[in-house]
Amino acid sequence: MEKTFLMVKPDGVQRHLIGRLVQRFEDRGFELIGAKMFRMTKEQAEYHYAEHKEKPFFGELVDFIISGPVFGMVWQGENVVALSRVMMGKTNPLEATPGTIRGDFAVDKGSNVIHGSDSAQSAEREIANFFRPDELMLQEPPALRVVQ
Ligand code: DAT
Ligand code: MG
Repeated sequence: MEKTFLMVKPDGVQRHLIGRLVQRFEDRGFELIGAKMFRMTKEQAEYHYAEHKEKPFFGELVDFIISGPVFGMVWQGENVVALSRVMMGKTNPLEATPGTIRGDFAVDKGSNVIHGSDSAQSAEREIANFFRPDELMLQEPPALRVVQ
């Protein structure tokens, strides 16, 4: 089953959006299989955003993501990578449609509430940066036993 890494960024945590954001993904029908609040190390942040290391905003991006606690999550479901990106909305605030998370909660290019992996391959690498395998509920829940 496909997995993705979603993260409420420091601005979203500070604005008390965790509950509402989790609700959206539960409502859509995805399964939460791991979650934790933590403060990212600089090394984790630089690895997480390595694809942007040559960009002029890289320093600012890393400083922002380590500026406060984040809420990292692993979600599972059919097409969860692509569908969660649709639910997040575009990176450019002018293209983030109302009804999407960024379209409803963000106006800034950098402080945009949520991160989501952009491919199954990125998801794998991002999940491994933040979660140990034993922190993920990878097994199917046991079937309920009827007590006679
Ligand atoms: P996304 O978060 O939608 O995957 P991205 O991977 O292109 O977007 O960029 C990562 C983050 O970097 C993005 O969420 C916000 C920040 N960012 C992107 N472009 C930026 C820009 N032109 N100026 C400042 N921050 C930017
Ligand atoms: Mg990205």
